[in-house]
Amino acid sequence: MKAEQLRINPARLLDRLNQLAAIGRTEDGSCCRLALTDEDKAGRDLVVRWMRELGLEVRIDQAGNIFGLRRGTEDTDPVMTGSHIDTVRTGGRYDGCLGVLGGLEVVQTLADAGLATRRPLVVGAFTDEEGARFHPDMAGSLVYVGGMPLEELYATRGIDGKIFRDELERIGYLGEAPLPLYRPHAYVELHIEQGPVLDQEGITIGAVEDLQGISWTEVLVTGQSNHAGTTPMRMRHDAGYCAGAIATFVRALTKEIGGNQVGTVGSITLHPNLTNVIAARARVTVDLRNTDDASLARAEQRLGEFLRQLAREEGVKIETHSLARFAPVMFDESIAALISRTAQRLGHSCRPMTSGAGHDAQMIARIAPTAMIFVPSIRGISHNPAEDTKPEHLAAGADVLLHTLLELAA
Ligand code: HGY
Ligand code: MN
Ligand code: MN
Repeated sequence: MKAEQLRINPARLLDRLNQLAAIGRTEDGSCCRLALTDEDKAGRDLVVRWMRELGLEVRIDQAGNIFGLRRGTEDTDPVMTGSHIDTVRTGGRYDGCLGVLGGLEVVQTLADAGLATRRPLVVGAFTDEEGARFHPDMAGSLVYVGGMPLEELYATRGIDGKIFRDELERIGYLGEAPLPLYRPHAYVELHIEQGPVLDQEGITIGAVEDLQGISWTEVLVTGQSNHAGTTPMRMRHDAGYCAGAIATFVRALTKEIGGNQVGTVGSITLHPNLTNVIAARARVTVDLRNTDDASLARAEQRLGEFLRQLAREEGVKIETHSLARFAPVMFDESIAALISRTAQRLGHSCRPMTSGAGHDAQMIARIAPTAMIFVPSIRGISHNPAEDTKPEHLAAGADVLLHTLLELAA
């Protein structure tokens, strides 16, 4: 069969996606494989087993990033694909996994066809992309490209108090390979859009040209616990009220900044978190994103002003810590154009896109020409067990990945 007629095996891809989705499934149907947990380990072990069954050379680096290499006819810089298999607590079955298992499906399709590529192919599964347990997000790929010292990530304390390096060692993925193990000739990541654009427009493929900036802040409010009944309102230093005020401000801030500014208060933890006690402490996380870095910086500045005013008015102490700050990223134009051309050649509708979510590709773009392939998320839902993509769209994305990688590895 000629190379351009090659297509991936949709049933095999779906079967692997379903097997991986079964690991860490919770009663509401979520995939819950927080980074470096036993569930993440089980997912990693399954992916490593598949890589070995496909005859790939498996390497684990010092951040626990997993790589499977398929040799080329020349020993030169590889073409890399991949993504992540860790999830948020209410994860869906395709976020990240489609990129890793789509890469394995490409490798198996080439092996079945006995087709060699000049450049080696590498499929990567990066550690802790979600940053849900250990901040920041994209942590594994960030240290891979030298964007964060490995020792700093090792010392990171998770939201459950565990230390990153201890957990990485505990699950047996504290590897020896250096960072970066490979400097790819090019990197292409297949991922679900996780937003509503492709689904609403009825388009199958997104050729992702850029990715918006991300700012994560942890806000620690220290007030004074007191009796909910006896304490006059004028005497209160209520951390619970402050947490609510921050969430309300963040929503108003998105309207004030306008454009495509988004803002999320996703986590509020109160202490002592009891009905009849005015909260002494609150931990609040603020996720701000914008494609325009100046606007994102303005949003951060306004948040700081608001927090200082709130502290004065409520007589509380407010500390902030940056958990993640990544500028917007432009992907490689020629690779994004190749993705569009490939999608059209395969008969799929395609449009250029910006990514609203963070991805490992934004980190690899620091050391190699990089772009992404999106496929639709039904109703734009993600980070939710209802996350879903039509099987034919999963297959279309993997076929575009196959032929994009083939051209880059030729
Ligand atoms: O935060 C993100 O955008 C990604 O899901 N880690
Ligand atoms: Mn993802
Ligand atoms: Mn995600």
